[in-house]
Amino acid sequence: MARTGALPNRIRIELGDITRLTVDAIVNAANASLLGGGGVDGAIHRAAGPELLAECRGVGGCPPGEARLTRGYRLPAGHVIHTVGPIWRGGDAGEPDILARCYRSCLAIAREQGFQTIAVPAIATGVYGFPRDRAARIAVAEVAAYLAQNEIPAIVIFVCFDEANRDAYNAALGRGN
Ligand code: AR6
Repeated sequence: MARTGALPNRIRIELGDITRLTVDAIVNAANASLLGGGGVDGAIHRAAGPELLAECRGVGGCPPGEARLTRGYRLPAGHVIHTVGPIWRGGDAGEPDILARCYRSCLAIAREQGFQTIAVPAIATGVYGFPRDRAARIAVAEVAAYLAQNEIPAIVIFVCFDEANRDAYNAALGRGN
């Protein structure tokens, strides 16, 4: 087996609510204020409790494409890696590059922290309007490239809130449904 382990076993797709997962860290698709919002961000803050917002206030925001780490508080996950995706403006405003950087930024934090397993939602594909299939291809390409070069994180779970998203990840991974 290769030093980094077999890639197919290291990338998983799960349907469900990311706030329920017991992993080292879940990724939050936040906005630049890091002060909460709707979608997965709202769900994470609700599940984590007010201590998460208090820690986020001290972080001072996050530019698109970057990521910041907090604790997970009442979540089963130990930590939250907050990243800020691009707002879709038609695709010619650097959105794909920003989205790719989101994944690299989250993976770099996971590696620094020694997180074995992280769970990641479909960043920017909800309120921010990034086309789902294209976003899934970027997510898979960035994660596969990172895992091929790094032993940590060992496992990345793409968490899909609906079946359309799961189909997009399966297609991007070349897996049948
Ligand atoms: N678990 C997993 N995935 C979820 C969950 C959940 N509990 N809830 C939603 N999703 P979005 P964005 C999926 O809108 O597009 C917020 O207001 C959802 O179906 O949460 O990056 C922030 O504060 C979609 O596939 O994030 C920002 O202002 C994916 O998560 C803005 O929205 C991302 O959708 C960020 O927009």
